[in-house]
Amino acid sequence: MKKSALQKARAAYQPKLPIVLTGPVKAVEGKPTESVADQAEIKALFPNTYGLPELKFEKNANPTAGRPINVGVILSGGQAPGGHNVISGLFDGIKKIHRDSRLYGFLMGPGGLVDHKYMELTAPIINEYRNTGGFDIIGSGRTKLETKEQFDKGLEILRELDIKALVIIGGDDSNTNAAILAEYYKEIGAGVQVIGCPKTIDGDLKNSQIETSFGFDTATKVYSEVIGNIQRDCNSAKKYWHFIKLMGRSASHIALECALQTQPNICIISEEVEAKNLSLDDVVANIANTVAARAENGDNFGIVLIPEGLIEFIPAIKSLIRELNDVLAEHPDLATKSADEIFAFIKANLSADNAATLASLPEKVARQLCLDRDPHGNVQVSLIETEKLLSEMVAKKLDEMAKDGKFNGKFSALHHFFGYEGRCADPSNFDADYCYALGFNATCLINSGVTGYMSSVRNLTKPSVQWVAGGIPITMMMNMERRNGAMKPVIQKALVDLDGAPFKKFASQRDDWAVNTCYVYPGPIQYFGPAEVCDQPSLTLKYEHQGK
Ligand code: FBP
Repeated sequence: MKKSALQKARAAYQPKLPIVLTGPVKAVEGKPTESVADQAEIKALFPNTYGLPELKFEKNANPTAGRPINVGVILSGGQAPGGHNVISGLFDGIKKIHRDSRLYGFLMGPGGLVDHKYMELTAPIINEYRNTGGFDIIGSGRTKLETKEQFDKGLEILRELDIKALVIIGGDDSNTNAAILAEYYKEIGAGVQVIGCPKTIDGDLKNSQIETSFGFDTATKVYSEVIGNIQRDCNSAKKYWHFIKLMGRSASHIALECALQTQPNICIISEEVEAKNLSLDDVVANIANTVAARAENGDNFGIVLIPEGLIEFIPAIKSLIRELNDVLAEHPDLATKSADEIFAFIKANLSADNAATLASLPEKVARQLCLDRDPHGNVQVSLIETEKLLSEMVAKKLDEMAKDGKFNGKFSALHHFFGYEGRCADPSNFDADYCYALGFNATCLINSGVTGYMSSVRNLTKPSVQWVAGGIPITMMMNMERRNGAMKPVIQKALVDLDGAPFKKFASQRDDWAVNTCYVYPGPIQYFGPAEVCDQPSLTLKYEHQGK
């Protein structure tokens, strides 16, 4: 395979491990844990893996000789920079336990386990992928692992390959399924440990134990580079308003981080829209007022950042989606009908308020809300063109304002969506180190004999050698939520905390950014050079840690 000069140089990068993981470790147990909410229900659903203690690794002065172990690995869900380094860390970790250990990758996501599609990951393969972006080493997929039949089918191949531990690299839904799988294998005495790793560019798999999910750092740096470039173009030509939608299915962490890095004129935070009970018209009016205020200064240009999940956080639309989910769950037979039939059925079966909200949306958006779902039942927000929806509505609003003498400028909009551009970027030094440590640490959890844990590496704003390694019981992160019409145990998603330091920092400066032009141009990720240029964590992490 032909390689670029950067690829060749980057292949030689040696990720920095936390100092504690550079030698033999022992797991030190903390106190037994409780789930974050709904303790009685979660305990009843996870009798074998509930209440386990947090684990922290410390140096072990008296290590025992390791035995060969076969481990399986799955990449689940959306790509995130650094997945290959989790797998390299895992590979190096099991080889350190014993050189005859083997690593098997299940192909194209959890479906590979069920369908028995796998490959052995050997040193030459792993070496091709060190420090590279993408999930192409084994591929990824969104098959939901949830039924006993799937678990049993998976166990057949795990037994055949003598795999004693399975590492699932995924977001909140995939790690929820990892916990359910761990519980089931423990209950039936399958002898297979299940360990999760926190992945998602969305940054919403985090809590008091997991400081960040991997991939967020690199993806937001890539988007911020491009936003900065657009800002400079915008400030040079001074004639366009750029409406930029940013990935992040639900939470607005990506938009917030990019705003902190680039200081755009407007950044919408979905969680704030919900908290203030804003309507779509309110959001539009706020943007139009800023456009008008800038026009008064002669600035007929600007930047609007829009989180991908916005539409789901507008209270009226949220209520509509909830009812849509229930209608779809109550009528599984709809799956066999045509799109037009489903749409007509839904429209006829909604409550009056929600039907009115559906009718107020452009037909294309209304259809997307009703019809396009991923295997977890999520609305596929990345398909909804909110950036165009908003700019069209802003243009209309400005026409009205112009008639009332409240806008006397020009408004010409361009649209962008940044998501897939950042998901497979070569991991930043932060993600390269973090991911390698997560994978290596997962082998320490396996070696400790535990199951139902998530690999945890903390203290992330310090140099990587000072990071703290351990394991967090996944049940600790769970609560009960309504999914597809029924209450289910799931890992609680971390939304933007409006009382948290990153949002407060943004809120304290945004009025200035709105009217004045205060753009920052972060430039591309740097892999080589001084630590202050190459090794900085995200601003979200930095402010969260400062706030502690
Ligand atoms: P994960 O939660 O699986 O990490 O995926 C996140 C994400 O990148 C979202 O930001 C986006 O909405 C979604 O995946 C897109 O999904 P797909 O890759 O299936 O188009």
